[in-house]
Amino acid sequence: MKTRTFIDQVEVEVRSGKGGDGSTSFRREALVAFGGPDGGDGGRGGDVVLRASTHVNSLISLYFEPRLFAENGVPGSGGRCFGRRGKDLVVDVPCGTLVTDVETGLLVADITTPGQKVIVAKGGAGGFGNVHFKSSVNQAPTEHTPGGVPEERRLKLELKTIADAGLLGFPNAGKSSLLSRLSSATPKVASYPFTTINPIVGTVEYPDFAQIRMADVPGIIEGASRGVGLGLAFLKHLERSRVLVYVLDMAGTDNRKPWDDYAILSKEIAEYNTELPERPFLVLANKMDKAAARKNLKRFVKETGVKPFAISCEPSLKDLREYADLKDYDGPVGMDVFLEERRRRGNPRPRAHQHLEEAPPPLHEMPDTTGDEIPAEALKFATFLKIDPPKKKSHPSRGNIH
Ligand SMILES: Nc1nc2c(ncn2[C@@H]2O[C@H](COP(=O)(O)OP(=O)(O)OP(=O)(O)O)[C@@H](O)[C@H]2O)c(=O)[nH]1
Ligand SMILES: [Mg+2]
Repeated sequence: MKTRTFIDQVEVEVRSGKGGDGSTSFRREALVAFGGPDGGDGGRGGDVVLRASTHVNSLISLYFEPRLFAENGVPGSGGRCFGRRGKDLVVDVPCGTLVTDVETGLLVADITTPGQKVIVAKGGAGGFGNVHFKSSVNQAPTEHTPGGVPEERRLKLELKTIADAGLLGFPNAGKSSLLSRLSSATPKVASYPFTTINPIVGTVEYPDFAQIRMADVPGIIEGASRGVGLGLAFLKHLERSRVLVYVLDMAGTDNRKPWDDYAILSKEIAEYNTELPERPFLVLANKMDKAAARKNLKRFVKETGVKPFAISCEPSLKDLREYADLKDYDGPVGMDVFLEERRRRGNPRPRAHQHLEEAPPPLHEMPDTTGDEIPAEALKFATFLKIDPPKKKSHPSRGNIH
């Protein structure tokens, strides 16, 4: 029995609809002379369309139903009746789905933006009925054309999550804790390894509503590139992250050595994809609330030359620098500092503003809204009020007399 709940790769069979045949028919009616040919055209076959949707996050439905067949067009009939066109089959897939042709190995589409539609199998054209073949020398044509043949192919669909930040770390480093602390996502957090077995994406919102998408993937361990642990298959979900975020357990729970962890993680991702080490990255030293972490942090800086962001996912902590005695640490400290740096590396902006032609200005440059009346300039960006997007200036109509 199929019991999986998350699928990021499937093979599907797609087939568009066949075009309906044209018809051969003659008008035969009492008391009507010269009836003539009246066979209508067949309808077009339906297309198979893949549509990017933010409401699905896995290819699971296609795993259970891998045959995507669109409806055939209906044949034409007498009385110049046209056949109905076949219905398109529209299938929702998650944003970030790569589609390749199994036979040729060629990329068919990269479905990334919500609402994007890609026709992966075009319906056959409808055939012509015999009305089209009437001419001065052939007034009773018996020919019609058959409907167009459907397109049929096998496709591989692969989900590669698109995120602004991808969390990378050993099991139990605190990746899921970090995501649940920063976003409203609720990944499972527990003190045993491989708690997370599917990638999870959460949206982190800044006070000015700017957003970044953060992806939490299962932990990787030494030898993962050879398939140890959960392997590296899910690392494809980090391949399209703009910034990689290393999450290290600086407290060295279970006798781990954070500097070794860092070296192993770097080696494993380089073995998976040689481009990944070139990607911008940030390093987080997590669990700084624990006493062992302070000692390890000093050694980590000495061994690697990297000054990580010292953070803790403990929600009760107010001032980490004070609590963890990090006064003499000259590296960055705190979740806010990390988020600000993450923001500096990219250009997060509210998704709601995507329909605007220009990006909203940074908060401190926004028009002043403290007075009685909100200036029109500021209202333009208040998309939550459902104000129509700014219209382009229309040209005066040519027929007007001035
Ligand atoms: N003291 C302390 N414990 C933490 C901190 N962050 C996470 N933990 C604990 O560490 C354990 C592992 O946390 P997870 O968030 O599940 O770790 P993970 O990296 O997602 O682990 P996998 O999903 O197995 O890869 C849990 O028991 C957390 O409560 C922290 O900042 N301080
Ligand atoms: Mg986890």
